[in-house]
Amino acid sequence: MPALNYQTAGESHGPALVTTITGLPAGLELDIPFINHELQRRQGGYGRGGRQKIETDTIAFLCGVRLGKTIGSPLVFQIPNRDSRLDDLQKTPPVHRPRPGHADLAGSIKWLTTDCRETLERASARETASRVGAGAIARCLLRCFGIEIFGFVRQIEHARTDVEVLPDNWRSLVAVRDASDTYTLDEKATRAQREAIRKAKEDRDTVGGHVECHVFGCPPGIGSSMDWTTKLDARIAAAVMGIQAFKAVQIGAGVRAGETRGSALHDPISFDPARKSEPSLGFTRPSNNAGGLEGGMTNGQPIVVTGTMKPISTLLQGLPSVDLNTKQPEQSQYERSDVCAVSAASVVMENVIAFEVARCFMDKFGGDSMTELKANFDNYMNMARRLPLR
Ligand code: EPS
Repeated sequence: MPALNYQTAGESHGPALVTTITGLPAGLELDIPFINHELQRRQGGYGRGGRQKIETDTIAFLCGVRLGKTIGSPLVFQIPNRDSRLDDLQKTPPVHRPRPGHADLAGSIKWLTTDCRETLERASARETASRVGAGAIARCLLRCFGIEIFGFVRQIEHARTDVEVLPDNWRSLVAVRDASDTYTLDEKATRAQREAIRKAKEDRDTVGGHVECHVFGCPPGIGSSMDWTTKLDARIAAAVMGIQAFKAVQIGAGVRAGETRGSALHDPISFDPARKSEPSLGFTRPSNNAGGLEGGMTNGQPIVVTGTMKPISTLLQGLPSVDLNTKQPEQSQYERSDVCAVSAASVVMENVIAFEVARCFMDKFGGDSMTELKANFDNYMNMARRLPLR
């Protein structure tokens, strides 16, 4: 079990979402405006439903923090649910007609009931607010070492941006993404994505899409090839797949790797002494089909991850289903929902990836305090730059 860990708890309409993080070093300064900004970004994006007008997600620390810094004990934070009504049977009535694509059917059988209510409350993507909070805290740590993350919407249904994201242009793209209400990278794609969502809403339907995330500034050697549970690519894939409604994860070239010859796929290695002070230690690659990960370890190039979110399974028009009590055919039940949450999912993906990078970072460099962690990091970087060691 890695030293840095987190656990989230909370139902969609319970009183609050509660998260516990263990293994953070003491002395980490928490950028609370940044964390709350990430929580707010997760609440946004064109196509969200009525719930987000009710909630104003902000982080409240319950333990593990003193004067804005971690103290090394388990850190617990909560995000209150304003729309808390789990014990009100009028407002959260039983659900007997499961939605195809949702956890409803499998979950109600798993817990031996014909009421899907508790399953949908447990399975809700409301919980992703917790994961954004935990990931944003992890980013406060990673930023101390020059590691930064940029996520955005690549495509919604068929509406796609082809803007390329590179180490030298991503900072300027942050403002472009933040000006787009679908969190994409150009105005034409924003308009097309809005139109896809608007049309789906008009048709009482939903749409999904692809989100992309780039991690810049990782030195080689984070993660491990020793065991599958410590491979950073495996951890990232599990974290991304664990986001509600995700159906695929790709790293670098992803599925295209299976259709390309080795000579065309693998990124040639060269060395530029002038770039020795960079996180890559001077090793350069003309392409990044590996997506920054080889053998489960960072290789000094940006980590590139694509995730695919299916259309939300709550459709205003309903879908063919059965009543679990009568087993008779019925349309699935409608619950207030979003038409598209791909933009929000891009924020979730950024932050769950951040946590996994931070987890492997702590596994490699360790330390009880930020002072110790920084010394360990500097020592490794110095030795790696001086290779071959004599
Ligand atoms: C969700 C259904 C909707 C979403 C919710 C996830 O909630 P409600 O039923 O309260 O309208 O808005 O997402 C959030 C609340 C959130 O904060 O992301 C579901 O069924 O998963």
